[in-house]
Amino acid sequence: MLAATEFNVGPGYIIGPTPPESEVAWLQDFVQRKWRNVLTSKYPALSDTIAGTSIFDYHKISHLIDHASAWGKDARLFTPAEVAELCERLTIFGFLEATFGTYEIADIEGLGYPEIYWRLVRPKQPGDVAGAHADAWFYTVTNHMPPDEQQRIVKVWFPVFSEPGLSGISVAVDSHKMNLAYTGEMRHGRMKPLMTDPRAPDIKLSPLQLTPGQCVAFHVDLLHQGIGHMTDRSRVSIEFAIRRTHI
Ligand SMILES: O=C(O)CCC(=O)C(=O)O
Ligand SMILES: [Fe+2]
Repeated sequence: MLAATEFNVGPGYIIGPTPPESEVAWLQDFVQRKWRNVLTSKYPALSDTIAGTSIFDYHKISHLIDHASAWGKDARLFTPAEVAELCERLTIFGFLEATFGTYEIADIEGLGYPEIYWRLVRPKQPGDVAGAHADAWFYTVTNHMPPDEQQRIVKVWFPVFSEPGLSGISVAVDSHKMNLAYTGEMRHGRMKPLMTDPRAPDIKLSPLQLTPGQCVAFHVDLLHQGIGHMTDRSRVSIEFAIRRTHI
């Protein structure tokens, strides 16, 4: 097990194993079905188009959809039953326990159950990815989480459909040790963080070469950013945070 102190002195993230192919196939089908169900319920007139489109081709039909309003966080959250199914099927959770000891999946927004959600990023749409940030900034300005509780949290991200190194996530190695400056501002009706650190232009963000189902677990103070990719496939990924029992 990796003690919190060891995690703090390391690069700020750890990459999980590649899951078996059968698990990846199940995961991709599970998320694609969820995407189809949510989108069809919002756009019943498009049901045939949606049924005939792969999730990674979403950008080819997204002109028919009001993307921003269709894909608020509510639409991207898994239900308690879906969370239970993910926990049962994915080997990621065993890797996390072996690495971080016992934990619970955090309920950051106070939903009353473990919070796991997914994200859909179209190619050639830089607005689909957020600016570089550390999740601790959100926990502080958006969620008002006390600092001692933040120390127990580790963020977990993994691709479901992505092209390794071309789409996905990039991280600034060791940036969790930099005490980066940020402020809070109102965006989309909620307080959100914004990096103000003068060192920002010199900080290198390196794309991670993760394959579908392979996770990165990262420090809450690590600077990272979704890749605004230029390929021809929409990217789909899953995120959640764990709260460690022992640190
Ligand atoms: O997937 C993305 O584009 C951003 C992910 C992120 O910021 C996170 O998982 O904390
Ligand atoms: Fe983040």
